[in-house]
Amino acid sequence: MRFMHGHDLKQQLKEFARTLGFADLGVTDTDLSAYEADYFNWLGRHFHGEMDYMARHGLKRTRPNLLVPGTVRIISLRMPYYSPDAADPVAQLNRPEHAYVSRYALNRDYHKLIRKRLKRLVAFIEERVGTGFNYRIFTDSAPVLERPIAEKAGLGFIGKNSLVIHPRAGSWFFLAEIFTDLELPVDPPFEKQGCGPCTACIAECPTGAIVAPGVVDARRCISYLTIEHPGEIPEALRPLMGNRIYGCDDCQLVCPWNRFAECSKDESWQPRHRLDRATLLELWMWTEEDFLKNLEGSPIRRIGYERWLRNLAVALGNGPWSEDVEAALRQKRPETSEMVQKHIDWALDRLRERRDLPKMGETPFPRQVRKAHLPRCDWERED
Ligand code: B12
Ligand code: SF4
Repeated sequence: MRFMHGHDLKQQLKEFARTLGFADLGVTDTDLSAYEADYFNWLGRHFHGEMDYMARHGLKRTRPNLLVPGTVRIISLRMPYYSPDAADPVAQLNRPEHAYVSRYALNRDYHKLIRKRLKRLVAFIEERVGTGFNYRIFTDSAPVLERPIAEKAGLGFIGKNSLVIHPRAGSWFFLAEIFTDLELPVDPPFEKQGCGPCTACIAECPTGAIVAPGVVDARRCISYLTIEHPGEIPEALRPLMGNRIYGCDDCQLVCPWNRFAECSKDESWQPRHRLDRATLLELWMWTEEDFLKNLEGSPIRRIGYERWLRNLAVALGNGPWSEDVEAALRQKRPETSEMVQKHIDWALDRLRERRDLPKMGETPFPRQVRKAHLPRCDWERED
């Protein structure tokens, strides 16, 4: 380090990162060998489904030096996104005629926003040590094993739901990294696995996607089915998805550590277009133009209008029958793709069953969230 002691730089960086909305920062080396076998076992069991990009990069994900030659340190950061201004997620989940959008997607696309802020962090380093170092910045954008890196950098432990959790900050945060050849001092890894005997996420996952502690079969995960999965959603899983139309948060909602989660007042995460409280019908009525306009800059836009309609059709099929819902499904059907039409037909069949058998209508909705641990947001923490 040319002009500064590494510890001082790291401390200053931490403080500056906070002003940019990052709650914490840790530094680790590039040795991820302890995680390599688990990663390839996961791929070997085809848990990645159709996310071909997960299998495409050989050893680059587990060996950061193959991705960015010369890297000796990885700066790992976390940025909280749970907005205290959003409507109660559990109430929304438990209302079958309403739509549930995962908390991270209620507003801006975090990829762009975080990249911009990472660039400011790099500029901050350059001001202090000059431009003679190499770096690459990442957030969910490349073959990077973000959770193991965060655990090694001391930002939290990998929980049974496979997410990084910090006992004083929960799991409602994004992860991001700066790979660099600057030899910053490393932080101790987070070694304690803090779940103890708790298995709430495994028990409460609506589709049984957490097949072993820390291991998610993406093919069953509602997040994958609504966001990543390109085609028809397997019929057996549709009834279990309830009203979740984009992503899923159940394994975070039921995690006791999330009582202590950090919240964010950053307006980038404040809900817009009523995405935290909309009804399914209201969103179903959006035209493709509305979809593109209303979701400008939102991560949801990436799934495109076809998957959006597919997801809404499934959720409408899981909700209560009403003349309006049936008419709306029928009205849009002719202008949709064959794939969406199959989901509309499935939904209409289910709704009709419910209409004709009123007894079934009383208990149509799948599993409700039984015991959630919502962030208090006013919790005082010491650093
Ligand atoms: C692919 C992917 C998905 C897939 C697969 C999920 C999965 N669990 O792997 C799908 C689409 C399902 C998904 C869903 C979600 N995702 Co995602 N996803 C990713 C992505 C791109 C890669 C993850 C990966 O490498 N998976 C492969 C597995 C094998 O790797 P891993 O889970 O990291 O595995 C390590 C550990 O689990 C451990 N391990 C293995 N076995 C065992 C056993 C035990 C006992 C233990 C403790 C550990 C352990 O070793 C593994 C490494 O070898 C990352 C970004 C990135 N580049 O890392 C975001 C990321 C993991 N996702 C994220 C988020 C927010 C979500 C959702 C909450 C979004 C939502 N609301 O819908 C859900 C949560 C679902 C869940 N419980 O995982 C965040 C997580 C932040 C955090 N606090 O941890 C990330 C880091 C994106 C980001 N930059 O912020 N996601
Ligand atoms: S995000 Fe939902 S479906 Fe996926 S593992 Fe968590 S609880 Fe299960």
